[in-house]
Amino acid sequence: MTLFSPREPGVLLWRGFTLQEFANQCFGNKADYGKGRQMPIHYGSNKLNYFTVASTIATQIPHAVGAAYSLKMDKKDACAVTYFGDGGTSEGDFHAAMNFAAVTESPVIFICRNNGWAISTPTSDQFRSDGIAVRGQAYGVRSIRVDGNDALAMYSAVHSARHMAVNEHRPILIEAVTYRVGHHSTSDDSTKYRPANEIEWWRMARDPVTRFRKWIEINGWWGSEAESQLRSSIRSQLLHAIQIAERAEKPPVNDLFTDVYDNIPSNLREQEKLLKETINRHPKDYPADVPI
Ligand SMILES: Cc1ncc(C[n+]2csc(CCOP(=O)(O)OP(=O)(O)O)c2C)c(N)n1
Repeated sequence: MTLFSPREPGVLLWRGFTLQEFANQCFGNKADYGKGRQMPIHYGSNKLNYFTVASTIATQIPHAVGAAYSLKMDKKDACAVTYFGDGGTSEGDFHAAMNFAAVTESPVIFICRNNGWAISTPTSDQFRSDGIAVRGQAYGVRSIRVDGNDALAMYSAVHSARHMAVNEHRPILIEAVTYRVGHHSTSDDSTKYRPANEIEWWRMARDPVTRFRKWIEINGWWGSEAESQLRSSIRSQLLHAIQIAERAEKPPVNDLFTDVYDNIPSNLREQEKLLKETINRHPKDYPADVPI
């Protein structure tokens, strides 16, 4: 069971989520498992044990502990894993989750991406502890700090953490030290709050993809030809998936009101009626292919 923030689509891809499934979610079409009710990049998959991404920072952390505790009670040989940023550790949810995990000895791996920033707030304005790993230790959770830009170091740490979580029934915290070279989002200009040469240094000297590529090239497992072939193949698969997702029918309007209450309350019924009347009154303002 995996509980995410929106920065880990790679894990989902690795588990077998198809490019078409990614595109369906981003376009909120009828094939989207969330029925078009989530913002783009909020993926989820029952089949792949992947809890739907939530934008509300850190809410996934106590959920992961709950899922792990349930795996332990059911005597499953499995663990839960959850991802969050340094900003997530400034939320109460992080602290409640750490304590609950430690006391219940739940098999959960906490992976914190300490990228130095919560949008424009640097870690120095968030906390005065020496990073995140010490916070786990303070709660009695075995914790390790790893170079998050070293793929092999991360693989090795997560591999061992999983072994410990599943076999020893204990929580583990991994602090992956990294840097967010991009802006937080398309509405952010990070050069307003940090020096451009700092961003450039991390981009040029510490880039984890360049580092990993160098390692596989040195070992003769990869080269520029293989890379350009892969890039062009993925690009055309992606464009194809986007075209299909774009053309697909949207979910019916009724889906906006289902799946929360067993019996839909009268105020929601009223909103549903109002929405349908509005759509009927202004048909040109709403897509014609959305079933009402
Ligand atoms: C509860 C809550 N408060 C505030 C926000 C607005 N917000 C969105 S992302 C973000 C920063 C998150 O920083 P971090 O957890 O370090 O993750 P990063 O984006 O750096 O990976 C904030 C404050 C939110 N989504 N949820």
